[in-house]
Amino acid sequence: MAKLFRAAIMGPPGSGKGTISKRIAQSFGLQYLSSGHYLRESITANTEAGLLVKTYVERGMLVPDHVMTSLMLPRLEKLSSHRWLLDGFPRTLPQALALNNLYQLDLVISLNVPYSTLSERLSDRWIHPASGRVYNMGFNPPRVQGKDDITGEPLIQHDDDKPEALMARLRHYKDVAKPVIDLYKSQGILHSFSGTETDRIWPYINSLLSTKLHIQPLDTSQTQ
Ligand code: G5P
Repeated sequence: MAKLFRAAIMGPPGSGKGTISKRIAQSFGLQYLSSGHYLRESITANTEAGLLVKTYVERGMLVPDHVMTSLMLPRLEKLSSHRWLLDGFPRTLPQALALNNLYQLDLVISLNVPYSTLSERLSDRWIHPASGRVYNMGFNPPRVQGKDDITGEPLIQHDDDKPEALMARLRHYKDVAKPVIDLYKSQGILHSFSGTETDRIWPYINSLLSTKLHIQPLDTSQTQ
């Protein structure tokens, strides 16, 4: 069996975590778990937990740590024999320590993208709520404006991508990420990538993972 490999990707809102995670999952066959996806799923399900989560996400605030760990850690338990990649979790030191108590990560990717690029990207992002497919009017526009490519259903903008929530998200990110980044740096597993374009950062990440996993990617095309 292939060596188990456990990784996480960090970066401010809009830095390309989701886009790069999908490429990694597709190219290297890792299971991909996105905290934002599971949070939105719980909001759509309209459960009691979902209603609570909504009050934070809508305001661009971090969801409390105990909610996040109980959302993410049980999912990892079910993947004990898989390679996985976490997108957006852990985001705070308590989350990182809770994860650390159960699993030793092999690699953490940290994305550094300038603020002006982030705010430009996020204000132009639209999603298909049922599938989570993400579009950007400049980078990967839908074939028909305002409609999902596969289903033709309308696209919406996340409440947390609207200007007021966006500012709050970017401000919070820096403060809470620093101790997490320091932790992974001290463990010698942090790899940082800087740039304004995902397509330019991707080849470096692709090459790092090929080396770490001792395999060539399954698919080297730059798909979304
Ligand atoms: P999420 O969903 O984890 P964020 O805020 O961390 O949300 P987000 O916004 O999903 O991250 P991303 O995944 O880093 O961004 O980036 P992306 O979606 O791939 O790319 C952003 C946009 O830019 C897309 O439209 C993409 O097509 C485009 N793009 C990518 N690359 C390029 C490029 O090179 N050029 C151009 N022009 N465009 C590009 O979390 C949502 C909320 O959930 C809560 C928080 O409230 C958070 O705000 N939450 C947590 N709370 C506590 N703890 C946690 N662990 C939490 N996780 C989530």
